Amino acid sequence: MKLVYAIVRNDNEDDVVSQLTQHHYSVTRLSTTGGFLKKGNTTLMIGAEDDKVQEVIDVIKQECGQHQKLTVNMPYISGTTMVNYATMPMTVDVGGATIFVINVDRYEKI
Ligand code: 2BA
Repeated sequence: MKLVYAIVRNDNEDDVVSQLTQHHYSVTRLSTTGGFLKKGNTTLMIGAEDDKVQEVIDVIKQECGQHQKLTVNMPYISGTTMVNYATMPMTVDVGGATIFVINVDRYEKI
């Protein structure tokens, strides 16, 4: 058995947990903070049989994998100045997850 730790963005938390649950995996979510940016993220703990680990990672990748998103920056007023009045659509990279897979010596529910 393995324990999968997945550090995901808070934005992805609900979607990835609901997908993992639908695939019949038990998940524990921890509210965590990244040491570098000092911003909140979510660490998921998923215990899974060895032959299911790849499926767990695939589900996480499907929900959190890096992809490009089209966005339009809306103009806003700063003091008396209109800033960023060119509303050009642009693509940005979003998503991503950091995954660790750990061997489990013993697993018991009592
Ligand atoms: P990522 O590498 O995608 O990491 C996202 C979050 O995953 C990290 O948040 C941290 O909470 C966790 N994480 C990543 N690698 C880890 C590891 N080897 N061990 C334990 N936890 C790990 P943050 O620490 O706030 O980092 C946010 C982003 O800042 C990172 O995105 C990376 O692009 C950058 N970064 C992190 N540390 C850096 C450093 N020392 N120098 C330059 N950039 C750094």
